[in-house]
Amino acid sequence: MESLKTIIDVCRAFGIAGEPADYRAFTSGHINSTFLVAFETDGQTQKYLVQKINTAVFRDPDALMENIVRVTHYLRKRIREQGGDPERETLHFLKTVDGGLCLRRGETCWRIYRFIDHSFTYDLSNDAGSFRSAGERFGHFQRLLSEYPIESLYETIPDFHNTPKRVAALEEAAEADAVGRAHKVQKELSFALARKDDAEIALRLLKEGKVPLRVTHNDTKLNNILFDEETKEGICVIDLDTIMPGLSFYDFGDAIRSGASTAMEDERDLSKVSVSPEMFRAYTAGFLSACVNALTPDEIDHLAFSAKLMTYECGVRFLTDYLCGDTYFKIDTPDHNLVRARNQFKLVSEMERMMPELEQIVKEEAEKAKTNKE
Ligand code: ADP
Ligand code: GN1
Ligand code: MG
Repeated sequence: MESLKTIIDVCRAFGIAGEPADYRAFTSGHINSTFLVAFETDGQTQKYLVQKINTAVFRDPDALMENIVRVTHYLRKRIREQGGDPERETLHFLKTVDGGLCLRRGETCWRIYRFIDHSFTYDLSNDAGSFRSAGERFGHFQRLLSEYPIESLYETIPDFHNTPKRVAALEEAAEADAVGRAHKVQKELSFALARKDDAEIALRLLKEGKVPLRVTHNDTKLNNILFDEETKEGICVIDLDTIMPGLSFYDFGDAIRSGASTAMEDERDLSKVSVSPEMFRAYTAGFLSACVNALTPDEIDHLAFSAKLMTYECGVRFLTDYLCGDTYFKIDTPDHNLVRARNQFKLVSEMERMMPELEQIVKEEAEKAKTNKE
């Protein structure tokens, strides 16, 4: 872990003065390294979120930061127009004293944003009210960006949600068997390959013109939204690294994958892993209340399926990383990626079993949301 001295040094390069008063690391994200640092000046405390960008994942941090700075600037303006509080409802990045959007130190690259205080994230929750408000927030986020110039967005990770390519990468990793683990995962591999046809569905709908390309967040997992400590409502969508052209399925599906599961993403006891119909309904209701009229009938009809698709894709990615020797996601134990893959595939099985029920919930909530809008 980075030393406090390194972090303070980074803060100074962003023009932050004062005496360091508090420091801690956030461990929930799988990609970047994130720290909270507080500084005191004249008895006043100011908190900052310092982040080391994972440059193995994000190859062009300057383009990445351009994206985020432009999008947050645009969001601030829209939030202000709608009478919201841009300081709490979107991220605010600091510039370095030289006017840079991030700080290069050798191979590493740092950025700092204002810490949104009196907020928290969930890694797992069964609070349906909060989850409903997260759905509203993400639906609102999609609507706020509906007229953002899509062509101006740099693709921070090409083919990020191209599920067929993710499956092809899994097959290649199994074939190459770089670290000799393929023999341990034959069951998981069969599970993944048996569902290859499903992987094609979302992109086929796009090709057929049945669903549109939108500006999407692409990483809507539960701990990528901040909740207000007091009201427990979703306030700010964070982790904007993967804002790119995408499908509404990606944002709806990933939120369900992470937030409607009855267990953590790395729960080993698979008997605990299922989908909560209450949480599924809560998010669906919130999301659709914010954006039902903007969605096409094919988008609505495939929302429940998209939850399965994103869960499947995530399992495929964890399994691929396990086969490649854990080069992408942060891990705590040598089998962490395998545990995560098994967990996601169990969730896929549960979603398959419950699909008629989940589809019915989407139908009911879409009707309700449409009626309320009339
Ligand atoms: P990663 O890309 O590694 O997932 P995130 O950008 O999601 O990193 O940040 C990791 C965690 O840090 C979040 O889950 C959240 O708890 C916290 N966090 C991030 N940004 C802020 C912020 N501006 N204010 C308060 N907490 C934040
Ligand atoms: C990563 O960065 P984080 O932890 O919010 C990953 C997502 C995965 C998720 C699985 C850029 O999200 O795509 O769905 O882990 N982000 C990136 O937990 O790859
Ligand atoms: Mg995150």
